[in-house]
Amino acid sequence: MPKKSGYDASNIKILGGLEAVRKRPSMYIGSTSKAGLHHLIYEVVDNSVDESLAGYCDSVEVSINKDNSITVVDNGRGIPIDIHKETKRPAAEVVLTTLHAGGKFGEGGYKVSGGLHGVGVSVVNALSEWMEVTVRRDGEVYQQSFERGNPKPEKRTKDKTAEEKTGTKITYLADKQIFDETDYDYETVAHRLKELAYLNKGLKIVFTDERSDKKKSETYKFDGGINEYVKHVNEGKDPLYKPPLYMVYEKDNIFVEVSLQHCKDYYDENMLSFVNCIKTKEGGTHVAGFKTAFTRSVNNFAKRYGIIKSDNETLSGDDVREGLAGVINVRIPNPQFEGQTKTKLGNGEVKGIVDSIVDEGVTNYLEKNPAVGRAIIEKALIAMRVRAAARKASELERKKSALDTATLPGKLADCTERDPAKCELFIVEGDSAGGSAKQGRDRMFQAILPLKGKILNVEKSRLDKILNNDEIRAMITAIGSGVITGLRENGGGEEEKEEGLSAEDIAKKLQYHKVVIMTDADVDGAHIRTLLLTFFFRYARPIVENGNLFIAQPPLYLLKKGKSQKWIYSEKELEDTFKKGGKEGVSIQRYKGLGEMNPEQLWDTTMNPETRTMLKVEIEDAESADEIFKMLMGSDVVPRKDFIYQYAKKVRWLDI
Ligand code: 0RA
Repeated sequence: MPKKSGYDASNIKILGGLEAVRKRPSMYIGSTSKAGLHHLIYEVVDNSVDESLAGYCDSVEVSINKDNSITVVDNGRGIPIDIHKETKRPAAEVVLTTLHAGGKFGEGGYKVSGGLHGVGVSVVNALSEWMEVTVRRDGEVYQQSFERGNPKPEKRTKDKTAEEKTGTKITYLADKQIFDETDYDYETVAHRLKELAYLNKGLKIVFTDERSDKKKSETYKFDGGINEYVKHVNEGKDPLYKPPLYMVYEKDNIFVEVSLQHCKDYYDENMLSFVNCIKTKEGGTHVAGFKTAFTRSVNNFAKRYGIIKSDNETLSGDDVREGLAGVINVRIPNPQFEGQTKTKLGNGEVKGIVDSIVDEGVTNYLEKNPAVGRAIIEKALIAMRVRAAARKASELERKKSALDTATLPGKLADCTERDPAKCELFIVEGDSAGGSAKQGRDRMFQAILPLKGKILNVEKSRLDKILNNDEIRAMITAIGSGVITGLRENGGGEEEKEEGLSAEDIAKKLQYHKVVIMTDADVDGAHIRTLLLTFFFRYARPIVENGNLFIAQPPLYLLKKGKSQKWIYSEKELEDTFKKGGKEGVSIQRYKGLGEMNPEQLWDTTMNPETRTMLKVEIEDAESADEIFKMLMGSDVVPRKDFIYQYAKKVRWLDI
């Protein structure tokens, strides 16, 4: 029996496979969470950036509107609006309703994302409650709207100004039926748009947020391109030379540009790499080519100028890149993305190309600026000597055998289990908490390392000082020095591994697969936790990236009523508990320090794997994390003050 339904023609007729997109959106945009929502914006903007790369567009405006819809306007050629032969429909309608139709009209060249996202604006259309497009080209203004991908009749108006003033305007509202969340995060979108502006020299991107009463608008336009990006990364630091060392190459549809700048008072390495405007977090052939060539050219210069004499004294890649910030920006026609997160460039041919560009660029630059060359090498030599001295000075290699326990830090209460995969190391603040933890733990698989008060702020110290610090030495020795990145050896000009440790390397070298930071639930505890996180982020990042670092969650309160008791882990839980059960006859005890709990309590609440909650530390975005650590822990006071003023109002101080 035919049933009446809410369907009308517009619901049924979805052209060109867009229903598949609505059925399995994550296949096309990765997820339907916030990341997927932001992805829609990037998808539309990428098309405008493609127009800019093709040389037809120099301005893109992106707005989050009051009703949470998104508008992207560009002054490119405009999506073609002539009648498409096969479908007898306007080309713009075909582009917006057919999967991957965009490419049929475009000619050659590189597409912004080519491969990773780059699914096309039709996907955005399919996942929008509604979309409106306005195209100005060929002396016409073309307008059309869509509902969940279904086109409505188009309107055309003759307009002389649309012969010269061309472009595309797309407005859409992400579909609440599809997305779990429809609230855009200003900072995330702003960061991506700014990044695109750096990577596309001279392109103006205006970002406006109309949602709040206080309208926000920012304009990004960088005539210096990635040189300005590097300057931005190095803001607040003391550069070894100015302007950054820049090189560029374009031939046979391959574009490569690299910008580099060392800083005197900085000891980490901060290289960012992109392929077709996608950040290649996992590196790849372009990064490998860069590293090999850079190490080789610097070493050659050092030998030619007699700064390094003996043949067996060679600066390693880590040495020459200490304190180096840089951006590698590559565009190629058919990028192959590999790796776990598909952010590693696989194209083999790119390695040699980047290698020869960097070799030539750096060699020429150093010839012309020998004083800079000397300064870079001096810095690298110090790095090399510090690394060598540090290796010798501290007996860092620890083998987990009974014989070797002599080299373990005295304060470490090790566990019995020898298989690191089953072992946990609790890094505990203070001796009294350490005492409770030692008594409360399961000594079979839980080791305790008590630290004396606050560890050194590694953000402001250099490696030799860091390694002379007893608390840090104890941590490195206990964890296993092989995972400490600042100490890894890298053979000079030889082929270098272009990425950090693999998961297997880490598994082999790490002595405890769970490293747990356990500090008091007060301000000092939070400070110590931050100092420890800074250390791990700067010097043991592989274990953070590999998911081996955790934060223990000790309770804040113990509630007692008659014979029953309940541990409370957050202010919200306290509120909820009172709301539900009332406060009548309840005694509250605030637990400020781990040391206030007796060993059994500490086991029950915080250490027992059956009942505890732990937070796993993850790095969402290494670049933003780098900026935050620099700001919170570095020597520049002004940005930290600004941060505190901005966020202090929003913070609910847990300490009462
Ligand atoms: C298909 C073909 C051409 C351009 C575009 C699509 C295009 C799409 C978008 C989306 C936002 N802005 C856009 N601008 C252009 C090539 C046009 C030609 O050959 O004239």
